[in-house]
Amino acid sequence: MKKKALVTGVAGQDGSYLAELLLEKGYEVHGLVRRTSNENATYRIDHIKDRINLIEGEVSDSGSVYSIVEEYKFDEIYNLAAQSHVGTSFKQPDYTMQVDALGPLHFLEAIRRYSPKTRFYQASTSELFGKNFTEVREAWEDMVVDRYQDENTEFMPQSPYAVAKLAAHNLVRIYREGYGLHAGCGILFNHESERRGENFVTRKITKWLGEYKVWAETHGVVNPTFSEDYIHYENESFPKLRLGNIKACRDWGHAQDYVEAMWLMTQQDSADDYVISTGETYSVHDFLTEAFNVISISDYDQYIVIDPKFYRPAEVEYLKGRSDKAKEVLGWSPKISFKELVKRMVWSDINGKKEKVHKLQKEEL
Ligand code: NDP
Ligand code: GDR
Repeated sequence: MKKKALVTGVAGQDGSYLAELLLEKGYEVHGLVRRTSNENATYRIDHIKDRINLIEGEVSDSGSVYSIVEEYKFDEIYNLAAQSHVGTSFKQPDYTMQVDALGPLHFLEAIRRYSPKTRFYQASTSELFGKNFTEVREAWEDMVVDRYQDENTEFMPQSPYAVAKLAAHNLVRIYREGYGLHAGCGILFNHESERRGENFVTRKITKWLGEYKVWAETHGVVNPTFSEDYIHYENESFPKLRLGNIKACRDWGHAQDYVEAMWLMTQQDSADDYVISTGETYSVHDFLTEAFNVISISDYDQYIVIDPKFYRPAEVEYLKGRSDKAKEVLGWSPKISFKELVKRMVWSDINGKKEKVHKLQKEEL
């Protein structure tokens, strides 16, 4: 019989890749989506929509979650739904707590009451580490030679988002140990893709590059379409990109590799928490350099403006994961390199812009 899985946040970046993976593996896939007045809200899963059962639901509403879990008694639930933007969590802390902390609690409680055999995956995050890292010192000179985060590094959250995710992380542990549920957390470091939301820094950069490249190639005939919030006009022929703290360092992987880890974790005989990362760290500045290089611009400085508006009240400056446990137990390691990730994102935004322009031109004919 086919295994039955529910993916919450199925219309998001990770949800769309995970749904594809589960379909490939022969699952009966159900996806939780919330009600919206926006017809484009499920654009990431349009190509597989007829193979998924979409269920309308809201994770912060316990009644909605209880009745779905009771009715379907899934084999596996992957809880990816979240207010996932760290910056936004400072502006909407209350809402972020409701979705990111209470949402997972509703699932754990529903599973405990109505479907205790259901396996549960919770999307934890490297943001839990916040300011903390583990240091490697050279014994004879007592010099720090490396800094990383793994399952033994202490958590020190730096945002309402991370606090909510830490509450969920601890709740999963308590339900696993206290009630024997098969529930585990993937402590995933940043992962991006061609499907990344446009207000995360990597996609914001590659989207700008897509618009710029097509504008330049058409000698300014095709105008860019940007959120006014992100750009800066000051007598320039093309708007500059506004960014915040470009010194921050992240361990960036590709989402397609990371959803594989979610699935592998859920297949283990006993549930546990795992760090999932590439083990490499780059600054936003490095990302900019690499991305601009893809279209042969060696100096990005003249194309960006630093705007304090995009600084956060508290920042996570340095993330670099160690996934030795995932490698050993799950046999998981990432396949897509940083360079490849950046290249794919930039070309996807260039080609995406070109397709949009062609479509508009056809419609005008
Ligand atoms: P996205 O923001 O792309 O997707 C989140 C999804 O959750 C969206 O489809 C959104 O719906 C849905 N959602 C939000 N609020 C609710 C709600 N109240 N009820 C039901 N659905 C809701 O995030 P990602 O795919 O990047 O991330 C997936 C998960 O992994 C998140 O929990 C995130 O916090 C976590 N994570 C992500 C990392 C990353 O680098 N991408 C790293 C570590 C953890 P809608 O489409 O309607 O907005
Ligand atoms: P992050 O991702 O906060 O790590 O959370 P984001 O891309 O938002 O920020 C990464 C770093 O870039 C700096 N930055 C900017 N960020 C944004 N969004 N916009 C800007 O203009 C900008 N300029 C500089 C940020 O300050 C930060 O240091 C992501 C999300 O997917 C979370 O859900 C997930 O849990 C973590 O990754 C791991």
